[in-house]
Amino acid sequence: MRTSMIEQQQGIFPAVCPLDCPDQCGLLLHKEQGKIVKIEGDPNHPVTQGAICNKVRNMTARLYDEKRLQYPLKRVGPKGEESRFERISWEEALDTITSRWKALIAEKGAEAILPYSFYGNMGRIGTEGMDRRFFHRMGASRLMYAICESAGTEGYKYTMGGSYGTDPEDTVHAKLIIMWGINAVSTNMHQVMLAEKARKNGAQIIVIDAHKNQTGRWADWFIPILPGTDAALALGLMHILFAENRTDRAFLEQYTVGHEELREHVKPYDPASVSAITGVPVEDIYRLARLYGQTSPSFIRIGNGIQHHDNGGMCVRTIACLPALTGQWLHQGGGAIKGNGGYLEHNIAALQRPDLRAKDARLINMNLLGSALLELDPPIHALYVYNSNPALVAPHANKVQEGLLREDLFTVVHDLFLTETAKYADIVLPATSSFENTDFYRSYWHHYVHLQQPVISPYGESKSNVDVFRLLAEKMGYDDEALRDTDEAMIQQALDHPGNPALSDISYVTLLENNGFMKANIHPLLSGKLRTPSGKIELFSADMASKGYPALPTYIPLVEESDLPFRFIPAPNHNFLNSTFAHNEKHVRMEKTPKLHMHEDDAAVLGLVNGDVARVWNERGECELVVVTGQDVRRGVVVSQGLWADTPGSKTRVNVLTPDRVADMGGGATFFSGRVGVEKLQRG
Ligand SMILES: Nc1nc2c(c(=O)[nH]1)N[C@H]1C(S)=C(S)[C@@H](COP(=O)(O)OP(=O)(O)OC[C@H]3O[C@@H](n4cnc5c(=O)[nH]c(N)nc54)[C@H](O)[C@@H]3O)O[C@H]1N2
Ligand SMILES: Nc1nc2c(c(=O)[nH]1)N[C@H]1C(S)=C(S)[C@@H](COP(=O)(O)OP(=O)(O)OC[C@H]3O[C@@H](n4cnc5c(=O)[nH]c(N)nc54)[C@H](O)[C@@H]3O)O[C@H]1N2
Ligand code: SF4
Ligand SMILES: [Mo]
Repeated sequence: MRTSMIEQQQGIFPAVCPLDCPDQCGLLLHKEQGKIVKIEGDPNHPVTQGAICNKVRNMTARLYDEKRLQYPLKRVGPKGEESRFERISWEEALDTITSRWKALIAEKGAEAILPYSFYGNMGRIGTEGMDRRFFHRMGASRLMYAICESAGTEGYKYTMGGSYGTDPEDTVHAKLIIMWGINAVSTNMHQVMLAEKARKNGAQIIVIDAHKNQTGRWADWFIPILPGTDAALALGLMHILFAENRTDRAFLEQYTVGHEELREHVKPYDPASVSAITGVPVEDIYRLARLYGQTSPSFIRIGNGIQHHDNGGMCVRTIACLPALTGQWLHQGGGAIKGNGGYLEHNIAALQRPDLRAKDARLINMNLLGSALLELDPPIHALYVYNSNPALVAPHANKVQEGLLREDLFTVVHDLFLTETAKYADIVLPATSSFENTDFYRSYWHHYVHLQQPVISPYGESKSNVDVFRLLAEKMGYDDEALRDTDEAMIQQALDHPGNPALSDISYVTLLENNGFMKANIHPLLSGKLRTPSGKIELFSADMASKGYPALPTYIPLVEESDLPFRFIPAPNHNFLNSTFAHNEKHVRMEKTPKLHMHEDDAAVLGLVNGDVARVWNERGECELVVVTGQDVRRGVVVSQGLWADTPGSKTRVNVLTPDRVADMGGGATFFSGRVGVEKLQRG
């Protein structure tokens, strides 16, 4: 049945949302005359429950956007804004690419080629399957995938042993829910739906954020905090929990390492000192600690916002210790989620085939793309970009742009749109949308695995990532069988993973039989050993000490990069997904205009009123944003939302301002740790 969905002109077909969003919704695609005309949430999906976000409800506007790429292109004008391209055939495109690569490899070696990708489409065979096999076989430079959650993931791992947290479906039982550095109304709406259920059963919802956005407004109690100081707040809570004997001693004894050391260690984090660091009043610190100490189950949703900072890894590591203090991991719905990707781990070696690499190659942090293109020796001479739009999403964007402008850099971009990055490409390849492909998906928040089968035929001449890499392999003369595997075979190989019994019932075939999704069979977190060195929750981590970090959770202030007056937080917005949808008029209209939220008193000092255009600048660049004044951010902090495409005459790329320093762990990004100046834009 399902294999013939493409041929059916009419009907309703199951699908999965491909976007980099924790909710990974089950979808129903309504087809008429061979086209998708409506997208809705699957009412039978236990987490989706028929509800999806605004941006994906409007995704048909993107699928059939007249700007969508249909054919391969070659650039005929200068690199960059002018973007003059001509249609070419796939044959010419593939020949051009592979002949350039072959010459480069012969002359400079394969490390001169850098693949750059992320999760524009979360399908695993397309994002970390055939592509990885191909570049391993080639021996290309390796990319360190550190732009998103790597700092926090590493920090959480020191405490909990990996990406293992609460089952989100259980959080309806929680009586206290803390959304910590997450704009969940926009970025994890089904956690909000689950929290709403909990609220009906009497749960209180607290949001701790640097910006009172829609998530803060939805909270029962919003706690504004100074950016980058959350670890201090968590340590202050621990101070009170220990001092007032609100800890679960039996739990600490049985399931943790280092609680005696921690008790001593948090003594200096008294409420007055913590208040001075965080800006949270002393009485609020007491109130929060006592609420947390007396409420079970309590659940903390740890967001990405707190870890896009210089100290992000340690901050997440620190907050992750809190649930252990009151023994929350044994209560259904209690505990925390940073990410749950560990539970659904597939067979990565079988999918990615690192064994195809003859010798190791250099590892390049994607957050340092600008420096990599400008400064690395031996240099990168060719860049292949897919599933990502680094010209817009990577930090220190002007440096990235300078690198992309290099005349001696041969750049290929595979995408659905002529993105900012594609404008610098020598060759542009058109990509299919996820609804045109076969792939499997696994959430990093809920516990379901999904299968997508093609529902519509490829748009124009577009091709999937997997198909393109198969073709490139053929042209490169790589005859390894792994580079010819079918989509189905790759999915089978990935899901066949004796190392993860939670997936034992899940295969390509059983997914087909179950209408495209299945819940993994996951045991309670503490029923076995954790994957920390001790097998327990590590409040004290000898592993961290051996790597030069403090062994106990610690507050480390942000880097003070300059004395510019404002901390700048350029966060995601509601209707885009990173830069996806930033090129689709409908979604741009829904978001209206790129804004800068600032405190009314700061605005008054600068002579700015609502609706003024501000010039926002630092040593890295400048952009122009429309001022919104009020009390949603503290003095000294300014917040923008969304990664906007730069239209002619506008300057809205916030990443020209963000630092490319790497965070304390995981080579992570520090998007939210930069400083800026703000002034009224003087035109003319
Ligand atoms: N609508 C929409 N959904 C998305 C995305 C999108 O672009 N749009 N992106 C997707 C992706 S890839 C990711 S990684 C996630 C990210 O989604 P989230 O996990 O929500 O992370 P962010 O939105 O980056 O930041 C969350 C919040 O952190 C706050 N913040 C910044 N610094 C601090 C701080 O020091 N302390 C505290 N307490 N708060 C701070 C910001 O004000 C923001 O409200 O969302 C995914 N979902
Ligand atoms: N200032 C600031 N910058 C940020 C962030 C922030 O909060 N603030 N967030 C950061 C985070 S958390 C992340 S995850 C990154 C995300 O950065 P990216 O991963 O680059 O995400 P997108 O901007 O959505 O770009 C994805 C691209 O992949 C394309 N694409 C989609 N499907 C396919 C496909 O099947 N094949 C191919 N070849 N292409 C496809 C899309 O059209 C789109 O152009 O951005 C980071 N940048
Ligand atoms: S972006 Fe997130 S909330 Fe929206 S449909 Fe996709 S998975 Fe669901
Ligand atoms: Mo992300």
